Amino acid sequence: MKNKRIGIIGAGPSGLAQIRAFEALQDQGYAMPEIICFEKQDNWGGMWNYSWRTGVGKYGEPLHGSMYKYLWSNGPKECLEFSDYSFDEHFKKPISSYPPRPVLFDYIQGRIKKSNARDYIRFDTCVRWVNFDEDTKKFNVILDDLKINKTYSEELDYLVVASGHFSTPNMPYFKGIENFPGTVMHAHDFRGADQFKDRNILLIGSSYSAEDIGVQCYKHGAKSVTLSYRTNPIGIDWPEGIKEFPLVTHFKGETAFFKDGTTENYDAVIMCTGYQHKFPFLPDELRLKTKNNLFPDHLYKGIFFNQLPQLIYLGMQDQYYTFNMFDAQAWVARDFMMNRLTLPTEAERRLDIDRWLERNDQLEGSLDNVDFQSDYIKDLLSLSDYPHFNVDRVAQMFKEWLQDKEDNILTYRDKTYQSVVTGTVAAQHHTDWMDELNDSKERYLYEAEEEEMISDR
Ligand code: FAD
Ligand code: NA7
Repeated sequence: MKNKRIGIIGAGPSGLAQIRAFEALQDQGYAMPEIICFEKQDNWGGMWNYSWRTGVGKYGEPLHGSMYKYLWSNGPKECLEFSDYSFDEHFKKPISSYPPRPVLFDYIQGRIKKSNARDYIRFDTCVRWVNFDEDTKKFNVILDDLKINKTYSEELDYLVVASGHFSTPNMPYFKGIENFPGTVMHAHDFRGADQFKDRNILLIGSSYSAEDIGVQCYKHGAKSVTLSYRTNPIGIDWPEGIKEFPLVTHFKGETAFFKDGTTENYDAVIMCTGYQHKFPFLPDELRLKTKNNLFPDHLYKGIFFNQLPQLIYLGMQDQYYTFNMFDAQAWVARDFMMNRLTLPTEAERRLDIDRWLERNDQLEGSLDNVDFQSDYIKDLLSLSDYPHFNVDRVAQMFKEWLQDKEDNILTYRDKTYQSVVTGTVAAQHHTDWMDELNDSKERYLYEAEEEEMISDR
């Protein structure tokens, strides 16, 4: 196995899960294959590695990050916990169920810092192009070392694409927007609510980004927040100051016109209109072409490119489950690459894909979606030795979370959940989420008693 060369594109949660999966096998006494992970940023963590930049990175590459200041987990951490590295093990004390971004970033790093994972990663290295040689059955990967501006290539037996799919904006056009006098941006470039204080803002979209950016701006002092939906509204009982309209038809100056005849003036428009699965480094025949959904076509077990299973995709699904799903996928992918798992024939794989696609087509809303992805996780867990966790309990937590958000979008992050890995019940955060304007790790881990002692002095 030592002579097999495995390439991983991206050192975000998915790419790191792949490295971790190999290390878990090494801990059992197996030899590691040769692994090279290519990461175009100068650090790991993918989306969780916050950048203040927008547009391009320091070497002129499209900027990957879409995360922003004051971003707090949008689901309970108990639903994403690594089953081989608990929050308790990392933080040594119970923490709340909805930590801010720097705290989750710290957790992601904690597991991988304990090993030699960094040695496998080439940072500031961008994958430019991939060829597959039908004769040698190897990938030829063309890379740019961004730091020294040098192009070179590597030959690989397996290629794991873990480059994420929430980075390239889907940016629709609305008539007249070219003359809108205020800010127009995509959620990808949103870096914090500060600039929208005292402004009237319009968010187009009705999914996670619209909901969260809308609520963040409300929390940090926007004058008014309007969400505009294409298909369905989020439809919850919004607090005064946030409202939902049907889709914008066009703009005239600073005025937006909506489908129901309403008009309103705005200072800024933020397109929360989702992202494109974009793989500019893959040729047509190897490229995954899909919309954001729970079961992209052509991927056996949501992982193996059916026409060429040596090409592996991680984390390409729309996500309820995140870190633990990437782990479950990476463990299965590892076993295939290590000849511990044999795949059925291409035709049999196709039938399996079709069964999932058929069910995916019949899903009827969020509760159904949660059950679908939970069953998918169970299927993955049955294929490898990734430590099992109580998926049904996690599914239940997702459903409670959906209800919590519906009950009160401003307080759902104050709720606490119980870990399925350790049984620990989350701590109540020292400050209500709506009153907490500081998202730093230091502030988050600060004990409330310490704060009281300081203010008493
Ligand atoms: P990414 O994290 O996107 O990492 C992909 C990596 O690939 C990046 O480091 C990138 O630099 C690298 N890369 C890409 N192209 C190349 C190339 N050509 N060459 C070399 N390297 C390359 N999930 C949650 O669980 N909870 C949340 O609260 C949450 N909030 C989110 C908020 C926002 C605004 C967004 C956009 C996503 C959020 N997510 C959340 C989902 C998030 O995408 C996942 O948690 C996770 O980051 C996905 O991991 P990944 O490794 O698949 O992709
Ligand atoms: P999503 O979840 O893919 O949602 C995209 C939204 O954008 C969805 O509401 C779409 O409406 C809407 N959309 C897409 N195209 C248009 C056009 N042309 N006009 C109007 N509305 C449109 O992306 P998000 O950014 O919200 O979430 C992605 C990740 O970021 C997620 O994992 C979070 O954790 C953070 P539709 O319902 O299709 O009509």
